[in-house]
Amino acid sequence: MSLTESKRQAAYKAVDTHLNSETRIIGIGSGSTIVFVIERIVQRGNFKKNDELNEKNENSDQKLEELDLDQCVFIPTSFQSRQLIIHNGLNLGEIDQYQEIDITIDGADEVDENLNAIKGGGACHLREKVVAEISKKFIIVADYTKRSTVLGEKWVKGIPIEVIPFCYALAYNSLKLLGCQKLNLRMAKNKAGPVITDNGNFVIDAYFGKLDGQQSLGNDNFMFINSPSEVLKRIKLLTGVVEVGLFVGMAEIAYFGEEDGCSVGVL
Ligand code: DER
Repeated sequence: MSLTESKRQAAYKAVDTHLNSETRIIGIGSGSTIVFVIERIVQRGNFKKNDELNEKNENSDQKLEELDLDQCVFIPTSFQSRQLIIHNGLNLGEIDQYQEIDITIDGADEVDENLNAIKGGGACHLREKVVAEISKKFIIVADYTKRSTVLGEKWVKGIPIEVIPFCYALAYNSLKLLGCQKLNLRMAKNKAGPVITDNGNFVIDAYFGKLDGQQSLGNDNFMFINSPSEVLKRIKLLTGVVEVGLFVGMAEIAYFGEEDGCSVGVL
């Protein structure tokens, strides 16, 4: 099965399982998998008019309700997800309008067996984490290549870290001292210089190996536990760091489109 179909399967499963006629405020993540989340939401909004979808569903045991999209508000996590919401004619909301969001669906770059995730491959993790944090439910959707036992197993590009441009060098050198194995200021492809996030910041990708909870010795000669929570804490304390692409203990459930073309793994 293509990777694209695997993303679509995961996205459809999450929308069909968690969105219903009561859902009102929905956080929309960023990346390529979220495109299929929006695709399914729009289909479900036209449920009654969409005979084919209706008919197909009649053969399944899961009764899908039509989503009353006029009553729903969609909160973006990036310029990209904002454009997806607008271009699909969905109601756009702003994060500061709501204390709480009913549910947020988002992608990830890697997910471990404890539902911890590396996010930020698309350099959107600051707004993604803000939206996830005020969500009653945070759901991950991903293709089968994102599922790992421990973080750092498959995603070896490094943990995305948003930093203030003015002091990126300080943050860079502090990360080196922490003992990361690879360190890279993320450079743009079609522009000279670094990637600039939606918030006007830089991204440093720092690889700390597998976050398997073993003891590690930093270059500052401090021992630390190389676990997602400990590494997140150490990075977050560094001057110049705005946000870290480690989502620890935030996701309620994750859906992975499998290689076989139809099944979806659930964690
Ligand atoms: O940047 C992010 O965290 C995005 O959610 C992204 O990494 C998700 O990846 P995808 O393009 O495979 O959905």
